[in-house]
Amino acid sequence: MYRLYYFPGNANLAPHILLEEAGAPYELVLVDREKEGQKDPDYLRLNPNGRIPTLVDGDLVLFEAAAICLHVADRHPEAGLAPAHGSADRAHFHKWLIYLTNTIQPDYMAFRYPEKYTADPDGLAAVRQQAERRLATGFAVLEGALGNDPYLVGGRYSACDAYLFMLCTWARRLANPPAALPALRRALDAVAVRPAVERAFSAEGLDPRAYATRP
Ligand SMILES: N[C@@H](CCC(=O)N[C@@H](CS)C(=O)NCC(=O)O)C(=O)O
Repeated sequence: MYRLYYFPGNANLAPHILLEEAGAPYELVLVDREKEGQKDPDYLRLNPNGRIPTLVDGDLVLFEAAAICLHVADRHPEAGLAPAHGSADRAHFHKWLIYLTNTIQPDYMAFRYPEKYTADPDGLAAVRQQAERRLATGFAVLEGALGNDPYLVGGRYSACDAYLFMLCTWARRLANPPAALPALRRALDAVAVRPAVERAFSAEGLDPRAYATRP
């Protein structure tokens, strides 16, 4: 039985979707961010970064959402959440998952929490603006990569699509949200209707189609 430490709508969303896709037995453990639960000493013993999510799988404790996604995909090969190891598709799968977690996600963090990126109160707007520009560039790259295909890798759904979906649910406040781009919108629409996605969002009290509207 896995344990996924989560807070509704946080970086646990992609791992949560994948646990549902895999039909794996798991338990959700709420880390109450409103009470700074992610800085609680008991939680810090699992995740010294004080960030969400964390996955516990027996003796294995994992932080970093993308690492958790890879672990779930590898533990449940029958769910087809990642291409075969050593294949060209697997290489592209790694490329996109790392792009999402290493390029798009930090830019989004700078947009959402500019105070963590400058100590200058007068610099906050500039940090947000630059982050928004970088996000627009990043989403344009993803838009081009998708083309007419709703999935990022090898013409079939994978953990990358769940990760992209999670990031796009955070992007509603952007001036140019990814859902406004046609290929990304097609991709989001394809993922939103997956029963596993509906179940994960419903368990977190969220609407999987929220990306389609402005906050
Ligand atoms: N790179 C980490 C980032 C995790 C992260 O920043 N989580 C946010 C929620 S989406 C968080 O816990 N923020 C609380 C904090 O920084 O105190 C991952 O992907 O797991």
